[in-house]
Order: sequence, then C-alpha cells, then structure tokens
Amino acid sequence: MSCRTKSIFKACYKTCYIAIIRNLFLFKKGVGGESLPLASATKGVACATPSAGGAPPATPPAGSQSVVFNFKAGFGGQRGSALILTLLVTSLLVVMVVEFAYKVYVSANSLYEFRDGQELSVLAASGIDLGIRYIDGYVATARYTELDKTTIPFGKVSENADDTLSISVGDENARFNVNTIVYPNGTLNQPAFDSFQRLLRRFSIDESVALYIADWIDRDSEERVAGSEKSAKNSPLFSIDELLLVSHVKKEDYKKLAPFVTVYGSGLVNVNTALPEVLECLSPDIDEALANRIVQYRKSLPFDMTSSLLNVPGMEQTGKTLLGRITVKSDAFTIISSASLNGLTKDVAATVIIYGTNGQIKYWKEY
Ligand SMILES: [Ca+2]
Repeated sequence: MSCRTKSIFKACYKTCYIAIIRNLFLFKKGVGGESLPLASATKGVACATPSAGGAPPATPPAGSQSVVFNFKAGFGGQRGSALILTLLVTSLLVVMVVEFAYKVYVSANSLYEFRDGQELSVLAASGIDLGIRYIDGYVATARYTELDKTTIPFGKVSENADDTLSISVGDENARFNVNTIVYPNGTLNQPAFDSFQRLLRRFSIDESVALYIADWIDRDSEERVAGSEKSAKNSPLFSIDELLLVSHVKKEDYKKLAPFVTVYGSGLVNVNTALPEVLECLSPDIDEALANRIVQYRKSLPFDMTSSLLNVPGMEQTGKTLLGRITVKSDAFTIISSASLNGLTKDVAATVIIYGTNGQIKYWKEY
C-alpha cells in the first residue's frame, strides 16, 4: 500500500474519531456546561415530564440527583437530541465503512503481490533454465572456455520497459576448490593443501585454518591440531557456506575468502578465467606480477591447451609443475538470474555442473 493511501485512511480515521468524541462530549454537556452522565440525563427527562392528570412533577427526594437535563433548554428541544443521535450513528457508520474499505484494499494488494511474486519466481527460474541451455551449447562446441562474469543477452520480458530479466554466468573453475585439499580416499593432497595455505596467507588469514578444514573434510577423526575434529563433517563440503561451521574459521576471514574459493567442479583451475589471486596460490613461483602477466596474455590469446601456459614469459618452467592441476575448459558454472516485474525483484543463483552436454543443478538459492 502506498504512503499516500495510508495517509488518506489515517485522515479518515482521525476525522471520524474526532467527530464521535465531539458528539459524545456535546451529549454529556448541558448549555450551562454542567456535566451530566447519560443515565442521569435520561432520568432528568423522565422527571421533567408532567405526571398524569396534570399534577405537577414530583419533587425529587432529598439527597437525590439535583441536576435535571432539559433537552428543550439545552439543545433546542427534541430536534436537537435527534440531531446528536444522527451524527453519532453517521460517524459510526463512516468508521465501519472506512474500516471495511481498508481491509478490502489490503487484501486485494496482498493478492496482487502474491500473484506477482509467483510470476516473478517462475520468470527467475526460467532465467536459470535459459542459462543452463546457453552454457550447454557453449561448452559442447568450445575447445576451451573463457566464460566468466558474463551477461547472457536476453530480449524484452514484456512491453513494460521496467520488467526485465538479467542472466549472468560465473566460472567456478576460476576459483580454488577447497575440497581438493583432501583426496577422495581421505588422504591429504599436499600440493593443493599448500596452495590453499598460500591463499590464506594472501589474505592475512591464519594458515592453520587449512588444518581445521582438512580435518572437517577427511574421513578419519585423527586431529591435526587440538580440537580440529570437533563436530567434523568428515566428508567434502557441499557449499562454501559450510566453512562457517568449521572451528577457527572466523566470519571476517570467510568474507575475504569466499569470492576466491569454490566446492564445485573438477577441482582443476581454468587458466583462462582464474582470478589473479588464485593463479598466485598455485605455485610459490607465481607472484602478483607474473599472475597479472598471465591475465594480460590470455586477453589477447586465450589458452587452448594447458601447455600453452608455458608460452607466458616466466612460466616456462613453473607451468610444467602445474600440469595436472589446471585446465582450459570449465565444467562448473554459477548462473544468477535476476527478474523484475511490476516493481518487484527476485534473484536466483544456481550452480550447474556440466556432464557431457547436460547441466545438472547442484546448488539453488533464492533471495
Ligand atoms: Ca575428519
């Protein structure tokens, strides 16, 4: 409901209540300003009525109510009292009508918003479906992939220019896969573990956090450090949000780390899309300058095979140590679909793993 509509209803309420209170106040007051309860006023009228046979009205007993309200004197007779009652009834009716109209208006708005919300959810979900189809086609025909932070072109949703659907794709293989620090058989993957520790140091995070995460993932319950197996899941992470459940992973550290890590995909880092910080963590021989050189190189000449990385000046030897840990073609993507309809917005994020030519959703979040 708009602020303007609320203001109108409030004004109606205020006016009606003031009218009622004012009328009640008038009803309780005589002309001389003497207060008189309603019951007493009724009694007063009865006392003022002449008795049968023309006898004068009985004298009130000593100590009884001495104030007798006379409508004829106070408000100009029976017509005055009728006017007061009419005003009271009218005011009450107006309040009831306004209340009814308000409830109808609120209910109608809730219904419209529910309808729009349903349409919005379907529209946003359709965006994910379109994104998957787009990626399927792209991955199926490409020798290498360089799709990251890419917006998929899409036409109009409706004739209303404010109704939109935006679909963007991010590459999960551009990030470091935390699950790779432990092999599927439960043993520690030392090269990946070392890379992860370098990534932690890169963001000034205590590198012992890697030990807690390794114990959270590995199957056994042998502690690498005291308390590292406490409440451990002993299986791979399902989403990066799980990192917040691991001992010694602080929320501020998670926020620093989250944009650079993933838990989806093959675990291979795509050198065509890898973030510079991720390239740096792959080897102690890759510093910030060399990582930026790789990024500049691939802008003009994307890597069509992993050995092409050796063509980057400075990577001739270091590149060889990375073979088996890198790729040029990604298999995990996150699609973000943002739909706007009638002033409402809905966002859906879905992570998709590409198996052959088909995408399978592994993660879904609406917000
Ligand atoms: Ca464990």
